[in-house]
Amino acid sequence: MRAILNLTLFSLFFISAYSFADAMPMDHDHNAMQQNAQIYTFEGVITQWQSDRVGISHHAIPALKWPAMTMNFRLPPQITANALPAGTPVAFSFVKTDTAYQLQTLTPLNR
Ligand SMILES: [Cu+2]
Repeated sequence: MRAILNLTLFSLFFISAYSFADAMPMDHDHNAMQQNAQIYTFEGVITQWQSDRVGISHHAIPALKWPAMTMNFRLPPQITANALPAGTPVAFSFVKTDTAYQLQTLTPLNR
């Protein structure tokens, strides 16, 4: 009886250890992806639209230790076609690249 119980426990441990090892590569890739391209989403107001960038006045962003400011974000090709006039309230998300803060999404807000 004791021997059967020990065998059962060993099998459970082995299965658990195998499952854990199998899950590790996925967890690792997920963490790496987050570090390389963390996406931030905030709200602000359009101040100036240019061909390759847009000025946005935004509130303070504690997560990045930014005060409220007006700054430029780089426009990716899928957004440049939809110019918005100054004064438009927007929700936007962006990633930090090596050379700029690049918008990922830009959505006008109805207020
Ligand atoms: Cu800023």
